[in-house]
Amino acid sequence: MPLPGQQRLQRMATHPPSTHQHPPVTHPKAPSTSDSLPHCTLELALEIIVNIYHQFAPREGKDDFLSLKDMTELLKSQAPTFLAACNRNRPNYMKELFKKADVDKTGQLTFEEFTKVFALLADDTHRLSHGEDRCGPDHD
Ligand SMILES: [Ca+2]
Repeated sequence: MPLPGQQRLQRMATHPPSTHQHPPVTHPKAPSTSDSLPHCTLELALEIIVNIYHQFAPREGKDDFLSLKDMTELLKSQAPTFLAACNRNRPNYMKELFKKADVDKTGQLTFEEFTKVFALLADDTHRLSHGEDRCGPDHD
């Protein structure tokens, strides 16, 4: 019996890639039902996030980065619920978000910088789970 959310995570892992050079990334190691412990589910979720990042980050050598265009494509295809709230569909939202995440001002996001974007997505999902205001100050 899959854990709650696991089937959804597995669907996310096999979501078709964008137009980038990376080949479709298959799920790394979906746990069998016999080893589906809670800590494994978090690791599964994290691996899926990394896989999604790789689907949108063109690889140059051993480095992979997201440009503004890459990040925009990633969020539009992978996070439409997030983008539908709080006036995030305004023209400059993506540029503003990218600028905040691009701490070293290189014009591209490392995975570590992308985690700042991911933190917003996670917070939005948490607020949704509690039926809270998604656009106001954080209360927890
Ligand atoms: Ca950067």
